[in-house]
Amino acid sequence: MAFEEHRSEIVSTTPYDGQKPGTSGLRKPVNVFMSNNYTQNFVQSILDAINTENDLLIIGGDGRYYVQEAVQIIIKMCAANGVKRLIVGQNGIFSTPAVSNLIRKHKASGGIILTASHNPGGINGDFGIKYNCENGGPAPEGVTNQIYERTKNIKQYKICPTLNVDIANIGANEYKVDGNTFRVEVIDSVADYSTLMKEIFDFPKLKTYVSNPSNKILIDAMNGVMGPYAKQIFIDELGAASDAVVHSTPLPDFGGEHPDPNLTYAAGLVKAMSSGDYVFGAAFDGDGDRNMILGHKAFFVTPSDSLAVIAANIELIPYFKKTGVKGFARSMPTAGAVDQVARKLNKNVYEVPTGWKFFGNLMDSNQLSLCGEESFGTGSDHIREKDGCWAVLAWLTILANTQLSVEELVKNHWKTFGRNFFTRYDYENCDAKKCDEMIARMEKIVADGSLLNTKYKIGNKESVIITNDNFEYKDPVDHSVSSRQGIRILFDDGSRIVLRLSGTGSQGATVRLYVDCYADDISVIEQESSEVLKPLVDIAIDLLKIKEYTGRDKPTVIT
Ligand code: VG1
Ligand code: CO
Repeated sequence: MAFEEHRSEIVSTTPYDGQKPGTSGLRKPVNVFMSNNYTQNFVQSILDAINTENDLLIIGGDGRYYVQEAVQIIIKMCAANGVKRLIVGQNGIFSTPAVSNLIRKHKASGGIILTASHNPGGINGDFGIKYNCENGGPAPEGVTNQIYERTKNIKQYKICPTLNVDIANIGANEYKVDGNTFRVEVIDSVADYSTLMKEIFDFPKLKTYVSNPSNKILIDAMNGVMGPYAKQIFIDELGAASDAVVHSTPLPDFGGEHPDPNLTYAAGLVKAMSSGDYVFGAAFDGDGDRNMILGHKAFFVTPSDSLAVIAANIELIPYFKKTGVKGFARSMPTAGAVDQVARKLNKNVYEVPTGWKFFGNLMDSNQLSLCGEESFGTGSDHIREKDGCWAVLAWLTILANTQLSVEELVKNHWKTFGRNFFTRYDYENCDAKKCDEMIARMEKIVADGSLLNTKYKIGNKESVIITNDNFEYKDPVDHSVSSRQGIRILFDDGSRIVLRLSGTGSQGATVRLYVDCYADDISVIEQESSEVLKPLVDIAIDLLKIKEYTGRDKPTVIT
């Protein structure tokens, strides 16, 4: 067979400021990524920071505007940089969990994921590029810092401009680039992921539950990447009704919506669930790693509770019968509901900074099975990303086995373990300088210890501040230290106030205020969450001077 022959070229470029990956990759408005050499600079910096003797990289994204163009640029640059082989999703489509799985399955050197996750897309929206390492997880800070350093001094990049790969059709393509073989395999976006799910869960049992017309489910793919995955898994394989998945075509602009599965941005699902026609509902974000779980009549399960309920029922998931249950973990701002379960099951629970990359080492060293974040992220060590579809299948497994409703499960859980009330206030696109000042002020206050022993009347009891700091994490495996991960104010009754700035926004600063408290008193646990938390929220807004520094009376989003 004669291969197409191509030659690589070296192109001169100049650095861009601010190509620093945040909580999960580099995210900027689409027009920034489309500006002259911006994408090329960042991709070359990734390829330089990792070993370019790479055998195999996995490439794909969530279908948002500019994914296909970026995939073609990456293919041309990988070819020119001596990468030997690529696996690319058909039309450039892969969910984030699917990429993590493929990296692990093929023992690839890593993967490049094109997504800005829950950030809006389209020509006026955001784009993003993220590098995942050979364990399938987001690159740790050590690697992202190396990428960032290279972006600051980049002078040239390598590209093979004549190479155009047909990514619309499944198949293997081979080329000669500078005399070396370069192979691009375009594969079905869903097949490997669906196989993985079948290895983890009992599909025949799930099918009996899901295909029963009295257990109607509704899945909202939010016009993101999950449409094809959800249709295949829930409708084709588990026998849900043919209209059980909505917004199931990945659209470049997500239909103008915000692909973030919470009560504000997935309001359409909440409304449909309120009708009472469905026993279970779920939504995913743009790249398919987040999930929101709803019960009959839109009963809302907080992500902290979702993690805890899965933990308490983990033995029902066949995968864990094989692997055993190692520890649990959550990100620091996530309410400690899973901690209560860990105590009872006598398991370790780890508290890591915000961002999935911090769970990877614990999983790789067999210390962690199940973890989650308050930001609608849940997952396990089957891959190294949070996994929306996995979370939904975990919930359906629990429903099928217990024959309880979502609401009964959660309320029984509260009776057994107590309830962690949690809320997050987001103030989006604020003045970055003012927000830095707000953090700096709090850093000073927590450092001088003047808040310690301060008494507050929270509701009808008095609570005392017993700890305050700027959260620092020492990775128990590689001993790397991540400091300044969020201001924490902790009370003697377990109540907490946490403040940090988002690392995923693309404009201005987004302030995140997290407030949570714990109750096991039967008269409190079924009360309205917002009412229980109101006194503590008021204290937080006052203490942190949020209105003063953000200039906002109200948050943009409350979850
Ligand atoms: C947010 C969430 C965090 C999550 C991250 C990536 O980060 O708070 O929990 O891991 O998004 O989620 P930040 O820095 O904005 O608070 V997604 O679905 O990108 O991949
Ligand atoms: Co996401």
